[in-house]
Amino acid sequence: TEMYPGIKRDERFKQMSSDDVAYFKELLGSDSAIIDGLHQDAAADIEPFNEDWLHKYKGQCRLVLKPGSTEDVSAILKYCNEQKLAVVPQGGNTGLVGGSVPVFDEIVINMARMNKIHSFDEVSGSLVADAGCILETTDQYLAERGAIFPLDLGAKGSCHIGGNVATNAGGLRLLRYGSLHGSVLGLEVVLPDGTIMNDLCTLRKNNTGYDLKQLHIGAEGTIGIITKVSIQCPQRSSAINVAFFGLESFEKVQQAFREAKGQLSEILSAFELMDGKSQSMVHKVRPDSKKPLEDEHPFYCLIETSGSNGEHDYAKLESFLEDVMTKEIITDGVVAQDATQLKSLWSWREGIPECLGHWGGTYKYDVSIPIKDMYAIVDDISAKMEEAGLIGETDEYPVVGVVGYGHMGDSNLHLNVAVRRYDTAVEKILEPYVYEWIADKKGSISAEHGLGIAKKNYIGYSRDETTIGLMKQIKNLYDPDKPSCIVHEAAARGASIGGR
Ligand code: FAD
Ligand code: 2HG
Ligand code: ZN
Repeated sequence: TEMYPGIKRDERFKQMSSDDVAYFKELLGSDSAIIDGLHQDAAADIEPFNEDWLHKYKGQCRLVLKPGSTEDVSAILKYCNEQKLAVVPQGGNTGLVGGSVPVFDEIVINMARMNKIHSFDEVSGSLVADAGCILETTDQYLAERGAIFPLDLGAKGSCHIGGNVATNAGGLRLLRYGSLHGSVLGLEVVLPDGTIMNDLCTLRKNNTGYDLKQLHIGAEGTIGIITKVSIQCPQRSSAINVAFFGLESFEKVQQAFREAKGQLSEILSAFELMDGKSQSMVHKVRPDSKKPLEDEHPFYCLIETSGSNGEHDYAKLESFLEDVMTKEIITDGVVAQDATQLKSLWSWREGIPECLGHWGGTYKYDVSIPIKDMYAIVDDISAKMEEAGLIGETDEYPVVGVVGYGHMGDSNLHLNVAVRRYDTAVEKILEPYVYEWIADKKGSISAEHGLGIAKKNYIGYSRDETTIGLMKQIKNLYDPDKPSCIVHEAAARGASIGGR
């Protein structure tokens, strides 16, 4: 199709029939577990499952299945595998690389009904919960028990913890709580042929052989559907403080980061970067929310501290700000005085992805670059758009703005190009140029969002042939002899995983 140039439906996958639908109806029973686009006029009901958060990727799925148990998932996959029906696992559908929606007519296996918390050990901090639990709900459950989910991100109100694990999401506090590769203790996964792999360990340590669960963390559902997650949840800090400040250059941002690590050390829980353009665009979309700082600055940072002594932490943060102000590293700054202000400061960072979509769409590049070069790509792409006459204030220009923001603490930049419409002239400037730029700096073309359909052809920019070859073998071990049922895009990706 023209939507996915170069990607064709693998005709070895069967077209779904009414017999298949009847099988699933029998299996799942309740009406709420199935949206059947073959037998009823379900177009409107199916639409949200066919389209991603960015409104960029659209499939033509005719059947959504919502399993209620691991056994349901197992039976579905077993049947699809035997019948050669393609499927795509779906969590909260907040993914940003088009991995959570069908590319063609794959059956959507949506995990929303599997949303129970099974256990929480208040002594060790291990939580066992269904993959379909919503991140925010899970974190609220933990908050009532003095603990915190070791991951937080802007999509928390919709994304699933299973989706988070499947994408190995990084988020806002990776700097403090580390990657899911460290905090996930165990997983229950249904493999493509329906086999259930129970590795739902709740122990911190388990060195008995290969750590196979790691393969599913960040696999984007290509080798199995995660049904349960066991995860280590730290103590929730009783004292949280947030500071927001403006700086005049990226050089100063780097100095501020070094100072923050030095002076705030063990209480530092987030260090986020926003450029001036991203903030003025948030301001345009939300003109009524009060700007944190009066004047405009080329860069802003948000620092969060989490500790056990509020007054002590506040004093530390204030003296840090004073110090970096005196050294002229920062130009202006503010510390949240209460919970409302704290939330409001965070919203200037967390609200960026949503606000940038306001004009119509966003091209997104989620990259890791050695920190000193991290921001240069934003200036470079900006200049290219100007040169080509593609950026401007009025409707005739496709590009509204080129911005950079992200997780400074993890050297993870989000280069976003906000557009009024998706446009081939803009795309020609961006790709493969951005990927070449990243490869040249030995960066990663996918720092935390995964490959999905968006980057499946570009894996070769960040992984070598040997590594990609091993990945193919692993895919083939778990999901042999294409076609088999699991993951549309894995099927597509499996065929073209070699990248360039
Ligand atoms: P989906 O979008 O439904 O699926 C994502 C992928 O995982 C798909 O390939 C899907 O097939 C697969 N999948 C889903 N569930 C399962 C399962 N149970 N088993 C196997 N495979 C499965 N990401 C970050 O890393 N850091 C951020 O800070 C961040 N912020 C975000 C902010 C916003 C506003 C938005 C919209 C997204 C953000 N993301 C961020 C993207 C991030 O990947 C997702 O928000 C989240 O991790 C995906 O979870 P989900 O349940 O929505 O998964
Ligand atoms: C974030 O950090 C997310 O806000 C989304 O990872 C980034 O939309 C993006 O590019
Ligand atoms: Zn991010």
